[in-house]
Amino acid sequence: FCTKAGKEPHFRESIVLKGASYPSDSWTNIPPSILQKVGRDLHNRKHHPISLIKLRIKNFFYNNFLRRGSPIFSVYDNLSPIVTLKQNFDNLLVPLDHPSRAQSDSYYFNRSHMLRAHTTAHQKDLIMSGLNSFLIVGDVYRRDTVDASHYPVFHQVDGVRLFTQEELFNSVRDPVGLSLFEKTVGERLPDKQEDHSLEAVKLVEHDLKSTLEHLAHHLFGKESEIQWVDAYFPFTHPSWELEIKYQDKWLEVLGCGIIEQEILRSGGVAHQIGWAFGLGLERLAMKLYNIPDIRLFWSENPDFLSQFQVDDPETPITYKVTSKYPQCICDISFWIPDNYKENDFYDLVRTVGGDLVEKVDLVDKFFHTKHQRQSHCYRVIYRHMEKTLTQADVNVIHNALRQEATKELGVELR
Ligand code: FA5
Ligand code: MG
Repeated sequence: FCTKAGKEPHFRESIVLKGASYPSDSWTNIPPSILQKVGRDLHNRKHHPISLIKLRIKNFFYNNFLRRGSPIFSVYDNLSPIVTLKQNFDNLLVPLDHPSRAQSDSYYFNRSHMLRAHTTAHQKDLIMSGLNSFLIVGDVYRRDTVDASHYPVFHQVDGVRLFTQEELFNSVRDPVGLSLFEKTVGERLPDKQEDHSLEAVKLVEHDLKSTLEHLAHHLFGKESEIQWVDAYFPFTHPSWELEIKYQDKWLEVLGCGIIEQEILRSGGVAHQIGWAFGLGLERLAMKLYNIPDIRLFWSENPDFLSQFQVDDPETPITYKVTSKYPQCICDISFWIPDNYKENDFYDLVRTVGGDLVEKVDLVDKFFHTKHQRQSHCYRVIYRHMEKTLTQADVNVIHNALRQEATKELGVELR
């Protein structure tokens, strides 16, 4: 990234990345710590847990979906994470007032370009290029809370499968009279869109759910407990989430549904119907390999990486924690300004503290009625993954955080 002399990185004139320059404007909010992650491509790095689990998913689709001996799914794992707002939102019918569009939730180069917040950003382009069945794998970026299962950069796999009338009904004994669409457009119901026929939707739903249940059993074994939960996405209806039992709790691992027909219509395939899903690779890998903390995926420590040196991705691996060093806990309290967003603070903690920060919790909120001001107290847990941090080390970082919070966010320390 480039900085104009004497200016804070925050106010840099433009961001230069992958050979292109993105002029800054009032939307720019990508810190250098995030830009440094672009191009790390953990999903394409040999012997990394994220690429191993990607290969297992890819193999599942290659081996189980064949037409005349060839796989029907093609895989795109090299698309640039720099996308337009149109790709990330408009193409997927995300309304203008949807929370994911807020500056506090996504990373923007400027008002036209951003780091993709989901791999679904490429769905419509690939459909328009004529593909029927495909997977998209890539790094995605979100401003979010800080803890063991959330990180501002993670990896997703999206899947899409479209069916023609013949393909969908070819397993039905007597398909005469069955159609993908209603003869007269009806109303949207909880279990179907206005133009779809109920029989088509039920078959697509069955194909989607059984595909993903098989995938979950392929990854975690037949005994693993799973459950379906109703969900909402602007680009599918109906929609569901799949949860997997992990350490006695239900963990959401993917979202999916029947693609909004409006996307297929404007994408040039009005005569087809289809399903789509998007899953998080870190969450699956944490469960599969028993990895306790999402920061470990970014580690260059040989104690971590050496445990994944297998050529066959189906090799069972259970990560062994080599050592766990003690935590240092520091609190910070301040009066917040009017336009304050919690995610701004979480992002700042990652920028200043990097991977030394394990967790940030909002532990106390307090409203001063006389001064009409709101105060927040956060508890920041610091822990190095490879050595013991001293209180003196932590004080340096925590003091820097106090200063930056004042300067960047306009808070008043208490
Ligand atoms: C989506 O991103 C949708 N694009 C998924 C989708 C695609 C739905 C196609 C329908 C059709 P969601 O925000 O729930 O949905 O994220 C999908 C998955 O990514 C989650 O289930 C979870 O496994 C993972 N995930 C989400 N946020 C994080 C995070 N901060 N850190 C790690 N994994 C995350
Ligand atoms: Mg979700």
